[in-house]
Amino acid sequence: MGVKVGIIMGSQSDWPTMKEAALLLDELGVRYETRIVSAHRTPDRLWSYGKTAVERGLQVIIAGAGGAAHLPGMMASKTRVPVVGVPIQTRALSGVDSLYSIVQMPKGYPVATMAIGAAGAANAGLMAAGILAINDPELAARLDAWREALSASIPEEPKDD
Ligand code: RP5
Repeated sequence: MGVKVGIIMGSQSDWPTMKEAALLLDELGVRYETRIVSAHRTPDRLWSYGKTAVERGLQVIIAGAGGAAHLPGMMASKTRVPVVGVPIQTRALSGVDSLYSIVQMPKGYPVATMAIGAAGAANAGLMAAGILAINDPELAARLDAWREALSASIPEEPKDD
């Protein structure tokens, strides 16, 4: 069976953040591919990735970008495969620029936009797993167990350091 999740990002510099999505998918036993696809620097790569996404069997695309973060939205324009957007935290504007660039899509081309930065990337992995789990009972069980373990790890009372 082919890879169902694509993790794409605008730059190598996005990888430390986007790796959080990959780590989550590793934990949940979901295979994925990773690619650098920039809306501005490699627009032809973006186009061909989006154009072939359905025929290649991708079912979710996680797209991270920072600053003028056009990658998730442009990818959503090019394919009906659901796109989960991750706003990368930027130095100049703390990622609010990335968030605003990704979240405010026009009607017709949605991007499921996560929180800024590492938590958003991890949640993108969980979101992708949740989508795939709809048709994959074994993955659904692993995701349920992951969620229960997280809940169980939270203490009832705070303590001093
Ligand atoms: C965006 O520009 C990328 O997604 C990245 O977050 C940002 C900066 O890229 P680099 O200059 O570090 O390659 O396209």
